[in-house]
Amino acid sequence: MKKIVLGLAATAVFAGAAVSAQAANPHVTQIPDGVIPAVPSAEGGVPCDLLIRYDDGGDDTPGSGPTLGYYAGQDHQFLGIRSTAPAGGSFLVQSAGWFSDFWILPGMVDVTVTEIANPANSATAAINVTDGGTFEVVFDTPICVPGGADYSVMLCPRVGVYGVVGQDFNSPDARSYWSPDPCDLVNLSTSEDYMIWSCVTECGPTPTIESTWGTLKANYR
Ligand SMILES: [Ca+2]
Repeated sequence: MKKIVLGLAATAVFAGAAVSAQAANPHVTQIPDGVIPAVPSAEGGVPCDLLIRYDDGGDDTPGSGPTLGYYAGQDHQFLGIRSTAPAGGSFLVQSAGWFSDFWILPGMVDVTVTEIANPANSATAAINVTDGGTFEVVFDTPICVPGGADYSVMLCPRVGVYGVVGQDFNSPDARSYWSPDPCDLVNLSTSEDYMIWSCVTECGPTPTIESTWGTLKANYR
């Protein structure tokens, strides 16, 4: 297994050089030999009153995907989406998730949601990722955003952590972004939707169950 990872890292160095010459496309990673891609799961295990996602739930590229995380030395790429809360009222971003068909280097991924017009309104939850699959987090202190407001959902692997995110090429919504740095909405992808999502519920008086959300995390294949 270690040999596979090292061989892939060498490949990534050359791919990274090609990308920097073009600077117009996200870095992409191919699945290591012998690894079987994960299949997206239909049902989540975290609170989800209203699912907001722009992909169709299927990965159109099993075995390759836009790189997420640290793929060669200090070369890294982060992925995220721009989501819009429903109109009217205000909405709590209660959970967020994504699908990876395969993962290269295990470790912690920070998932950050931020109201774009008010960046101080932000929340982060971390999850340990060791393999491909569907991953979801809930937030200890979830943010409340105005109805109709845009907020980002960013996946920010910590140093040395590396995988991919699923891609959907049907009817792209121009909401998926990649960034060499920082972990923010930088470069818009117009050809695909990344398989990244979030769930919202109406903001209201603090419910008693909210105190238990911080400990709830889930990952499943
Ligand atoms: Ca893929």
